[in-house]
Amino acid sequence: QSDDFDWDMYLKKTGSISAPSECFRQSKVPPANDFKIGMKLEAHDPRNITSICIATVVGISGVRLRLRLDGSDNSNDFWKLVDSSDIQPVGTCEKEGNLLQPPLGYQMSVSSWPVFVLRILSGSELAPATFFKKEPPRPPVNNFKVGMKLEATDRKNPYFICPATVGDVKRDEVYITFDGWSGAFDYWCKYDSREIFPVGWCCLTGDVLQPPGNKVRGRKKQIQKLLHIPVPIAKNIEKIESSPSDATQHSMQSPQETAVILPTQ
Ligand code: MLY
Repeated sequence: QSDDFDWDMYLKKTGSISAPSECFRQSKVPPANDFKIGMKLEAHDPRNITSICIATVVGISGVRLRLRLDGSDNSNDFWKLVDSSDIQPVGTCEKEGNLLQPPLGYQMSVSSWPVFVLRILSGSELAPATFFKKEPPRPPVNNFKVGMKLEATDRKNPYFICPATVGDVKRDEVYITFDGWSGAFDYWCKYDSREIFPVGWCCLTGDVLQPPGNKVRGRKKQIQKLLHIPVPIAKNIEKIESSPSDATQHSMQSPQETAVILPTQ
């Protein structure tokens, strides 16, 4: 919870600095989130971005919306900021002379789509145009530097926003590393990605900031190193085993053969 995590203390403790807010494509004053659960809108299908589909707000967190495409299943929900250019009021597509598309994985026959759209839109609450905010401008250059701290969306678990560090910078890309996690969640993104936020973002928006993980980089190596010291193990075994040949066998046991169960990610 953001209440439990103190950025000021953490920055001091780690001797690090936060990435300045000018580095991010986020508005300095986060927009209001007026959306309500159940409201309909138009959204780009994240799995087929050229299609614009009907989506329903199924969750709200900070200035983000959890969206589900109508006609799709509930296992492909995605998150969008209220000032994302990927969402728009119902009717925008038609106004611009485009057709609403069925989502990837539409479970019924395509010929049923127009009737389906009419049915889902009639009687449902459409999100008013004023709820959609203008996407902030892209910062002119990539100003991120290695070591800067930020808040970043976990792409594998996109409802999580977590403390992170810039691990590398290349041209217009930034390598996001998650503090306290072994690296399995790290990713490259464009410097103007909407998935990364300045330190303090969750506190401002009321979103939940996950605390850093408790897995230290290289912990697996440390454990392996420990296992390379068979002496105390052998001594203990000698104490309890009556047969000295057994003890010798144990002390000879190679560390590679010892199963170590590390916490899963
Ligand atoms: N594997 C964990 C979630 C880990 C989340 C890591 N993020 C926060 C960097 C799980 O599925 O519970």
